[in-house]
Amino acid sequence: MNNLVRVSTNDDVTVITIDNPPVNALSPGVPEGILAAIDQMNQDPAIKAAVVIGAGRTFVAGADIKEFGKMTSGVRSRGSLLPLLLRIEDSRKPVVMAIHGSAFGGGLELAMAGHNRVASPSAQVGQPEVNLGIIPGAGGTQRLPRLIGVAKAVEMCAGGKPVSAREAASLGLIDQLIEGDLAAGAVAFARSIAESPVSKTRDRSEKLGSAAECAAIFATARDSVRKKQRALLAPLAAIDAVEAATQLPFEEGCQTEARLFTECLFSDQSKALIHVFFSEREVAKIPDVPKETPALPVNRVAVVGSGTMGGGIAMVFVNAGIPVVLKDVDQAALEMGLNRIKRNYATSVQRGRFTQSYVDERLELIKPVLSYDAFSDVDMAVEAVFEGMAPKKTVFAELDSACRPGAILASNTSTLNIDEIAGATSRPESVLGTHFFSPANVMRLLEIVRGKKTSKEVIATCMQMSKKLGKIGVLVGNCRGFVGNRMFGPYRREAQFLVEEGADVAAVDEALVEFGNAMGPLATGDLAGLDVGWRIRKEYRHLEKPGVRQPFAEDRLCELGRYGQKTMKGWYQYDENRRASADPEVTTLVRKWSAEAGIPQRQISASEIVDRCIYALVNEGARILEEGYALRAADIDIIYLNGYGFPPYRGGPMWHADTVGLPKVYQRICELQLQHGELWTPAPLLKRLAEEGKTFAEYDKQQLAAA
Ligand code: T1G
Repeated sequence: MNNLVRVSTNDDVTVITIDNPPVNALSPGVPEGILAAIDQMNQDPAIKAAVVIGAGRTFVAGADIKEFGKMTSGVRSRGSLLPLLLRIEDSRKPVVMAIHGSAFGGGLELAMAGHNRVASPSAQVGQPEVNLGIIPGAGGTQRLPRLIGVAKAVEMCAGGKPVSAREAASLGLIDQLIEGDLAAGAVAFARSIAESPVSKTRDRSEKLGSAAECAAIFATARDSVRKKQRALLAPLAAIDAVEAATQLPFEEGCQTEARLFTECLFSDQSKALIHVFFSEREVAKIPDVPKETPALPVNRVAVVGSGTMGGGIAMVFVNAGIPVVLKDVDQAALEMGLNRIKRNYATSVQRGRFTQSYVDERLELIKPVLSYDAFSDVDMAVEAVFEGMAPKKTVFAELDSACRPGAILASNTSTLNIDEIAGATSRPESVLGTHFFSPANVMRLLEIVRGKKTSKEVIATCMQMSKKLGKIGVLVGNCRGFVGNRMFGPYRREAQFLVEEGADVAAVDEALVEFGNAMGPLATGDLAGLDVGWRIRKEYRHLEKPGVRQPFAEDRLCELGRYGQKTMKGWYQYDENRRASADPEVTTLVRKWSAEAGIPQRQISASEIVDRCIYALVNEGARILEEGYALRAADIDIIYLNGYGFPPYRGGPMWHADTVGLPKVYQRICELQLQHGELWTPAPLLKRLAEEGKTFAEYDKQQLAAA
């Protein structure tokens, strides 16, 4: 064996332990170690059966994703797991797979090549490969339908969602659930079936159904994928592969699967989604805040302001089991806030996301107050009041005297200067930004804004806390609009300019939706409220550079009281169900304003719309990166995927630019600069990387190496 796979015997049963931390991925050496142990077991007359089990917190979380990069760059050929799994299946003596934690991807494929599977009730099994833009590549699409039927296999392979061990047992995927000591239970199970003939999954066909039944299942699945997973290649490929299992002998089905797997693996979508997988984990690593940095306790929290954001933030904490003191200025405001929280929870119960008893428990954890009296023992206070510097400084001065020393004081500001806010307290080291995204109880992103004096303990605490809250915490620097909103400004600026130059409102949004965004920039403005940006622009009017073109359309709409969905009119008009429709009045108004401003009207293509909006993001992202307000280009990508509805299969704006090629992006931005002036001055970092033929991903590696 080798140091990744250990072998021990328990009387007449061999126990093969996979020990490749942190998640027992099938890295080079693991499959080989398992196979050698199986061969040895079959040659040992004293041994009747084998148990395969994972050391540490999980069974096998799949193939080693880190190896894929080597495959797609030709450094390493795609050594298939298939021959190994066939050899296991062909073992003369039974091989029992003992599952705890996760059996995902190649891990479940390994388990299905075994003759039987037992599991801890808390275990999960699944084929999540589509989340990486690929499909199962080691027989999963061929063995799974043989074990659980075609419909469920399609759902698991095309949807990528895991199922619990209990559900897997009810489907026939798991033969026995084992409470308590899994290894002991598995050995006992193996001993109990040692004399029975082994059952090979690949020889089974009783659950493959008839051609007619299957045709209906595949048609429905393809429709659903085309609707819900628009533009994604892998889910459709997964359906094709499972279909092959119902039409071809096992070996030929595996060849079809292998072909589809390779096509997906070499696709830009898969490269982007694998980038997302590792970036979502990388964002938690702060070079100058080592993971050993002690975190402060956060067991009791206060939230100031029970408005839309304050209420949502309170829900986030109580959903994580952390009691909240929720304060507002008067009873009426507090009741309005509590009613909004109750309405949100009622919607979640209606949609089956929560049970009523769960909601009742959550509401019990919220203590509404009108004074700071109950703030003396909170570990953290989050301010979510009106977006103005003066009211925020007042609240922070009050929190400074109401909260115990060492308590963290956080602001949910989306644009304002954290250092200036911290200046209103005697403890700037305990102050930072925790920028939640609306609706706070839904959106996964949490921008954690580092002030000049914010301590490493406070940062470490909030980064770890974000995981507990079910959020992706991304550390950003303290510049205006931080990372997300600072980039969103130029993105929405271009969207307005395009309408002012003759593009149709819906055409602008459709072009970005076609690109893959969850929603277009103008409809997003209507959702968030056009007045939010208008108020901020008015507060910062003095910072605008004279002679530099500024969009006017949205300000003019706001002057007419068109704030978007909340006033039933914005860029679009809305019915009582908030359904949007084009408003010809907006077109007339903008044409008139553009004529007054002397802006010539012209036909504008969808590709120009996408270029201007997306490259505005990239250019500002590059500035943010070189100014050091984001640690990595990958962090910017994670912010845009989880806070702004950017399509994951494009990897984020910075990864997308790398995929297009920075020389091409730079050249296009130079063209736009010629046409539209200094707003399109290329970011120096972008210019440099383009000229050096480098990528943002390489820049990240270089920065990491230098850190
Ligand atoms: N390969 C390589 N590294 C992996 C890995 C994997 N499969 N899974 C996790 N890691 C690393 C991860 O980057 C992190 O590293 C550390 O482990 C802890 O992960 C042939 C082709 C299992 C639910 O898609 O879903 O099999 O940041 O922070 O929150 O058909 O990891 O510490 O350096 O996520 O406890 C299919 C992927 C692969 C499952 C644990 N499998 N993993 O979550 O820890 S494709 C997957 C997960 C495949 C076959 C195909 C989760 C987890 P670092 P973590 P966690």
